[in-house]
Amino acid sequence: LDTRALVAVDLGAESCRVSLLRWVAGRPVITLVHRFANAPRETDGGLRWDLRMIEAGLEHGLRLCAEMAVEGVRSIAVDGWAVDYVRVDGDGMALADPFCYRDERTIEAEQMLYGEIAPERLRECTGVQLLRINTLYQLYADRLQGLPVGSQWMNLPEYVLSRWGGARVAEVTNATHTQMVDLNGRRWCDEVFLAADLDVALAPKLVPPGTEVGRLSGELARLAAFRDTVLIAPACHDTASAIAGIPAVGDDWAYLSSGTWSLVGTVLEEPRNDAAVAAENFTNLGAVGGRVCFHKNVNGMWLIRQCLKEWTAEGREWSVPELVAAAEKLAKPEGLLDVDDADLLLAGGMPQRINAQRVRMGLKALEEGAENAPAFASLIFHSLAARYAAVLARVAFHTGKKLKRLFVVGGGSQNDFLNRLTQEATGLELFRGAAESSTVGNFAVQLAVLEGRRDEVTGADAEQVSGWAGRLALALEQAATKG
Ligand code: LRH
Repeated sequence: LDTRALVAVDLGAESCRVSLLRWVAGRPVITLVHRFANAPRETDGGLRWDLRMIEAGLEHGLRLCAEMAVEGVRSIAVDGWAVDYVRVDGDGMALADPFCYRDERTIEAEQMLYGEIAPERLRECTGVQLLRINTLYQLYADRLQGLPVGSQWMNLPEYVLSRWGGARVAEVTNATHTQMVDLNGRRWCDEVFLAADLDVALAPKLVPPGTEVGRLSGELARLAAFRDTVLIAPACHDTASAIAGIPAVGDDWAYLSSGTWSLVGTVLEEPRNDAAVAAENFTNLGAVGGRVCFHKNVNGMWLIRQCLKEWTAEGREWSVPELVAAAEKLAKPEGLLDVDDADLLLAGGMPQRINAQRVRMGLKALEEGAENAPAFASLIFHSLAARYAAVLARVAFHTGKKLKRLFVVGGGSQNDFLNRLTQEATGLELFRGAAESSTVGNFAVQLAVLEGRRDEVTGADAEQVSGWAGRLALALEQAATKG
């Protein structure tokens, strides 16, 4: 057995993480080596990510890994939030800071695009939930805004891999979320490119999860630990990685990947894209093992984080556990939020946005201000739980599955109050998986590939990845616990 260490990078809209897997007495031990905050900011005429800050933070994390892993690092893999992309020049250098998917330029672009291709047809071709954040609408918006569009682009995790020496690729689980991949052939969909007047030659080559894309090169490769380190595209979509990190087998379980967004659904062998599925705008995204993540994007911790930002600005720093504890003591709120209202996906003024919706619904506005934070939190958690239950009922309907278990993973899975509400609302047996499930799935795919078990990630023996996920979840000392 090769006992060198492995590195997993997980890019999140709120924080980025660099983790190290080492073998101690033959067992894997995972350490979160470096975590740094991330957030988009308004600059250069748009809401954009600070790419230099992200790259510097990751490099710092890799240097820390190199110091710890005296045995050397065998491989590095990167996953991250989907849809956002970097435009690069011929040398692979970024041309500008990437837009954040919440930038409002796609509100108009989405409507304009439907003049070129009907939304029903887009769904038919791609099987993907129509969401204005998808890469397709963003690339189209660039075109409408007269931005230079004749450059190659890569989704963020793949861009990071390319900066470290990897080939320019589009890993398929991540690529499906662009809404530009053909549902049946899993190749770039010419019809969609044509409709949006986009050049398919500028899209990177599609590769499956678990593809070796090159060797670490440049400055970092001079460090002793990185002398012979391969770069792997895992499931580059963080949600696909998080799901690969769930140690479940069988056909009676659903997932809730709970972070900035809540991804609520189940894994399927084949996509489902009939008229009813399309009417309810469910998605069919690529999963590890040639499978499908069948789910819906539901709003998530974004609601709480955005409120916390306002309260902090007022000078009251609520911690999440403190807020959860205070919210739990309150009676069930009167009237629930429509958490997926388009207005609540936008940045800024969240308590006001929430109240504006309540007034529109004929409900009483909550008293604003940081002192009343628990009432907002209670409203948000009850509303999320109710929405999860409603979506899961439809998941069961569309897939015909008899759902019994729900695995909650991601940072939001730490919220026991929300878990309890979710369990009550869904009636499912709830298991809390790893908070860092994307990292678990990222490592699981690396290990499967490195141990010569490509079939585990490409299809033939997909259940085995959950075998790795189980062992690695233990390595995180966060084995799925009931309750
Ligand atoms: C979660 C996530 C989700 C996407 C969104 C852009 O981090 O990748 O699956 O819909 O970010």
